Amino acid sequence: MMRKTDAIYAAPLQQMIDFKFDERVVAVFPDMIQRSVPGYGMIIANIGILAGRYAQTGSHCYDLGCSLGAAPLAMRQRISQPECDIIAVDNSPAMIERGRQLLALDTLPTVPVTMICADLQEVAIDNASVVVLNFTLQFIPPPERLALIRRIHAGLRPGGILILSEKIAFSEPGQQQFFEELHHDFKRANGYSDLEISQKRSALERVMIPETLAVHHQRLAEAGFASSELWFQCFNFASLVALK
Ligand code: GEK
Repeated sequence: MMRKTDAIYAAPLQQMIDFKFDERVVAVFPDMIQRSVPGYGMIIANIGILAGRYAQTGSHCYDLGCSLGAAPLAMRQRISQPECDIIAVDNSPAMIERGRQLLALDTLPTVPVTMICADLQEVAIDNASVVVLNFTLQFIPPPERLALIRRIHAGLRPGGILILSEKIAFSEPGQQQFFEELHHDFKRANGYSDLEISQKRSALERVMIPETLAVHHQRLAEAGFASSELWFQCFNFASLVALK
């Protein structure tokens, strides 16, 4: 299948509008995320590996903020425990519509996947063994994040995991600048112009709010997780796994 190139911020914009996951973004999303998030492909593949190890017989696995369903597709290839299913949630109708089409093309259906168009804050989480928040918590207003993580913890079985991937911030300004510059170099190397990088940055400013790794570890502990480990980091992008 041809991958459509992201050129949404290529031309100068008169007025900056906050970033939205609409039809325009959906059409270029696989290209956009691969060229913008260092390690995205590796993270997706390893979400499959983690799910394969931690899924429990007769439990639900959740992907909250699933976009086109890349993580559920990786998870369903790796889960061999019987009677599991995957519930994938996104509140963008355009994402879910396209995600369902891609899911139907998955020729080796193993674990059933249900894609739901809903606010992840309103979806019940119960009898869960694996919950994924892959670059989604960063779009939830910070004051609401602890309640969400607590609810996920409450819905997980003992021995279950939360996989949490985020763009991260640094408390030390020199470190912040170091990683930000490397991330911009990564985007430039992937063909984005300086104008695209700066316009996208402005569009995301008010809707995507990164936090430090220390804040994430602290919140996971406060929500009741027994441990949280950093299993991946490239520049200012990281993924943690928290164990109940
Ligand atoms: C991937 N996980 O490809 N409820 C449901 N969905 C939401 C909400 C919400 N309240 N807020 C944002 N979203 C994916 C990538 S993208 C990350 C995740 C990025 C959804 C939003 O519609 C979008 O699809 C997704 O979260 C964030 O592994 O583009 O930087």
